[in-house]
Amino acid sequence: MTKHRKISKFLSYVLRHNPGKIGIQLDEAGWVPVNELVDQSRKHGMRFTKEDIKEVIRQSDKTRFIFSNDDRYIRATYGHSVPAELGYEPTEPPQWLYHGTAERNIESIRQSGIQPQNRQFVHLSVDKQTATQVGQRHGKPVVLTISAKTMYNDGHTFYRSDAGIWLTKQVPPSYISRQTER
Ligand code: HQG
Repeated sequence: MTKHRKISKFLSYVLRHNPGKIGIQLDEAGWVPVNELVDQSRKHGMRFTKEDIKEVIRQSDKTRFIFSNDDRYIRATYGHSVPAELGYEPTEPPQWLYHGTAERNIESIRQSGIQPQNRQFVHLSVDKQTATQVGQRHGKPVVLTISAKTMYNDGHTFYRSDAGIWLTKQVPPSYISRQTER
């Protein structure tokens, strides 16, 4: 694994799931001072600089992390299991969004819809190709099509993250179809 990929995985873990692992706390919106993150990471065996983090962001096709305007704070843009009020505005989604999952989850999703599982939100992609990649992380990928606009019109709330990934609390079965050719 490249150095920057390793840093990216480490930051995802700490900033989304377990800040306590390196003795830091996220504020209520998920932010942490960059200096503190770098110092505490070093004390726990992960050595990198602020510039390394910028390189991680530049190299990735996903904006997983973002700096505050004054450059002093950083947070994950999505994916949290720990509480974080990200402050994204409720936004009208496109007509269709996509969710990549593994074949073995399909029966359960058919019964209970797409649930956030360990995370705060269900994560949805704007294109099928990205959804396929997301699904591949779990097994044989299946892409589900979500009638996002209809869901929205029915009163469900959607947020567009700073990474362009869409977030919603859960997707009931009636808005999900497996037929992906539209
Ligand atoms: C599945 C990555 C059974 C769900 C990705 C998924 C994404 C159910 C798994 C982001 C279910 C949860 C999030 C149900 C949902 N029964 N299985 N009722 N409801 N599931 O990793 O969406 O690269 O928490 O389909 O690209 O895969 O890390 O969510 O398979 O954007 O930056 O339960 O994380 O981004 O898995 O991934 P996850 P996800 P990064």
